[in-house]
Amino acid sequence: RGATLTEGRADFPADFVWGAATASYQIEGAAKEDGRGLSIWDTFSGTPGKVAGGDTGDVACDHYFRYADDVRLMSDLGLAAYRFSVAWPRIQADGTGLVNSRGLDFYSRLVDKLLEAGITPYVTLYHWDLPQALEDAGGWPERDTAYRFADYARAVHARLGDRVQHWTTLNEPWVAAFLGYGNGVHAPGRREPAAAFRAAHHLLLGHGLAARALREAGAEEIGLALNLSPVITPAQVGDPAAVASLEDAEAVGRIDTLLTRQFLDPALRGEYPAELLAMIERNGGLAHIRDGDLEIINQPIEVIGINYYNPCVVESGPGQAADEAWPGSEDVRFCSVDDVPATAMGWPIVPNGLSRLLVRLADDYPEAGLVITENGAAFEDVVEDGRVHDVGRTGYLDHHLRAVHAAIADGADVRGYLVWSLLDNFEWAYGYGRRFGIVHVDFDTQRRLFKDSALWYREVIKQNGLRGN
Ligand code: PNW
Repeated sequence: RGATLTEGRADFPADFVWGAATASYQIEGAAKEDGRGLSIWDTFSGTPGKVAGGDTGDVACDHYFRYADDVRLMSDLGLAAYRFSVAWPRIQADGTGLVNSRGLDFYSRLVDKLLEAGITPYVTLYHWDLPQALEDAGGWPERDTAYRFADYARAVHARLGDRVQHWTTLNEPWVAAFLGYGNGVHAPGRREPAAAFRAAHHLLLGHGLAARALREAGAEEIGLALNLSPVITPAQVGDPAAVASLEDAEAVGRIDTLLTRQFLDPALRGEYPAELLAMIERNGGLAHIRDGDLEIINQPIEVIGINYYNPCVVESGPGQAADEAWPGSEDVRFCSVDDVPATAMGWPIVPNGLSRLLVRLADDYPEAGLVITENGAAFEDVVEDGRVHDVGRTGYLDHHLRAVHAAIADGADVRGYLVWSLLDNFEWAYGYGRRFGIVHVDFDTQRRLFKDSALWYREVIKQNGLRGN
């Protein structure tokens, strides 16, 4: 599709979309403004011991008040697209009933500013800020939450749908379900494996109901964004062609079922893998999965949104269960990867993992196109004379874009790339201690500064690809 590589140059297809991504709770601040209700992340970050340094999203990047300046930054960078999420409790303080027009006004102003700057908005409806009142009623393990989500999706579309064509229902339902309700590292901090499986199913049901509602309302492009990783053995980190033993292949299969197939099989094919059903059976049972649910979940969608950071490296560990975030994964050991460099998150840098993932998705799920909805890295940035020489981040992005390019050349239908993240922001359980931005944020003064990676990315966008070395 017009992806060419000449002497180290990597030219992307002419219609390739370049952009950046953020999420509401991570950047907006203004936690009490204009009738916003509480979300589970307000409660969680306000609970001592849950977030590093006691950090909260109360102020974050103050984006709610600085959005116009931030759109100017995007415009300076030449972004063609900007992915942001809508905070549900700004739209319905308690997650149900009357719609708060002041909350919608904010996103409407943001969309207008983006369009004035020639930047296409990509709207994510759920990036983890569930209204606390819905959690008090049981949260995602409760079926009703899925129906409340569809109502909310309808309300957002009713206000923005005249100007927004690109919709993502959920961001990373695996993280929301298994870190939120499984190991409790994310809000609401529950540690109940059975509840995590129920949450995952109801998130998918919410996706299906919302996708159907958006479609009926005229949405052109609907997607689902997942945290996806190729699941590989330690030997495959350095040698993608290495053959796994039978035991290791089984461990790989179990984790891939939980991470990938649990979401893509029902969303794109209308079925759960038999192996997954057996895992759920052993963790609370299947009673919450009702007749007709899979038909609802299986709505036609145009895009799989891929959030890629690193591969999942596992091997067979007889007698071991991976961890509470992976209920059902008996006999699996997660391996640390020591022979490749890592980011400040400790996540190993394996660019070929992204090519492997994209080609696999193109083969296994040809029903939908692919957009990289997140890719990026945290590093310990230093500001020196008004510059941030973040060579680690620039290298990470460069190598991963080459991996995307290779996958396109192999036939994968990858339509765009949205770097995570536009701004340094509230990195969930790590607070402000991990910086993913290509734009540096001074959290005392709220001053923004382009890191070297941002200047590099501006050039990539201008060139529609990478220069030779
Ligand atoms: C994603 N994991 O989070 C999110 O979509 C972003 O909001 C976040 O800032 C970014 O990646 C960087 O962390 C993840 O433990 C958090 O597997 C944790 C995991 C995966 C993704």
